[in-house]
Amino acid sequence: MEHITNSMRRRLLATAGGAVAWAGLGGAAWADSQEPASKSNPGPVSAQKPLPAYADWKDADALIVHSANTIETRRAAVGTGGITPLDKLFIRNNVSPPPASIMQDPGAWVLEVSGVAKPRSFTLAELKTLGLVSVAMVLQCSGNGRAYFPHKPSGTQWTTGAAGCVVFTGVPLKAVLEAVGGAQAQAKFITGTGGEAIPAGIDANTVAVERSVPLSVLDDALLAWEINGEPLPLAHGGPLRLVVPGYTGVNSVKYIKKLAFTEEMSPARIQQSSYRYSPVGAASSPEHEVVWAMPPKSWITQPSEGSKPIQPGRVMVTGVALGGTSAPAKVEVSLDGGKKWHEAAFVGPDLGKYAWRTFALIAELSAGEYELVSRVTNAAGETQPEERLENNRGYNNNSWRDHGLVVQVA
Ligand SMILES: Nc1nc2c(c(=O)[nH]1)N[C@H]1C(S)=C(S)[C@@H](COP(=O)(O)O)O[C@H]1N2
Ligand SMILES: [Mo]
Repeated sequence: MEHITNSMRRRLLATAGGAVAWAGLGGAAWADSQEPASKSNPGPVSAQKPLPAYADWKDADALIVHSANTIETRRAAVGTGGITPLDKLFIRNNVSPPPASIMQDPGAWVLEVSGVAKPRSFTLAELKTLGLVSVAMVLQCSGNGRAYFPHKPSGTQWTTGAAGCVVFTGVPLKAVLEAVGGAQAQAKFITGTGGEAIPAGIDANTVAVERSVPLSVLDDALLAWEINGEPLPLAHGGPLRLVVPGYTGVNSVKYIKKLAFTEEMSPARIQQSSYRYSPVGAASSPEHEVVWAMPPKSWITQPSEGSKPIQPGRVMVTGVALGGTSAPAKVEVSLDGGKKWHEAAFVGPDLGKYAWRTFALIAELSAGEYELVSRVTNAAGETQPEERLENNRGYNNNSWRDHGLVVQVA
């Protein structure tokens, strides 16, 4: 514990240049220890890369643009209302998104359904007549929190912001399956294929975004055309997207063009070797466990990056907590790096087990340094652990210590 605290302190010192300005403003020093590596430090908003054209409607001030296809929400930009506004929601594309022209006539988008009694295609207009459901859920990239792994996994150095809580609306997958007479008897997986064009001469399996999830997700999965009450934009998988609540983002295939009920998992690289938990230093391969369900996780959003210098007195500590595949049931906050815990209050409505909930704790802080951390326990009794599950590519980091913040009150 001590060495991590010390390393957090070092990071704090490393950002002291930025904190001095604050110290000059009435004696309050402030720093944000969320950035373990300089390559993950977002730096000032003004200095960052511009938003790509397909996402130019987003709120640049709320985002960290890692690349045109990897954009995360700043920790302090997460509000306390529970739902993430679309202009602040992260974006992740494994390959460049399809052209904007696929959004010209959304109702004409075609989904091919196979591995069922009566294979057929549906237009989106037809799917809209089969059923209607909404789910509030956390959409989170498998690599969110990767920047906190000490072995520096390759991949985007996401900190806290490759996640958001949104409301998807569409047709229950079950209703689509009923319309085609049910799945073939051997079906064990639901396999979705993204609508990105595969460049000529390239083996489709190396680039296709084609993911398989267990048939057991059928009760909750949907095909969505709306997000937060708006037509699903291209950036988030419009015109049509597979949505698998409780599972990491990669399992919710955007611009879905094929839905298959399959006996085997997809042969695509994204299924067979990427998104697997392999030991640090070992390349992943089919024998390693697939990244599917999300574990419980929480983190503090305020006070943090961009917040005002902290004066002694009452401080509102807020954050978000997700339960994974079962509801968040309890959140605790510690102001001293996990020595003493205080139960925080949930804020706002309960939007179901797949949504995150905002939490808040009023802290009375005198001058000093505080290590703010939070941990959630879900309805199944699983508590967010202190330690991350080490794995080579840095998936599903839910360590409460890694997501902590050191703040100065003065
Ligand atoms: N077709 C397609 N679907 C995709 C991807 C992609 O590159 N292509 N990326 C996946 C990954 S890794 C994540 S984290 C989520 C991100 O969803 P968002 O961009 O709407 O936030 O989409 C998933 N679905
Ligand atoms: Mo992802």
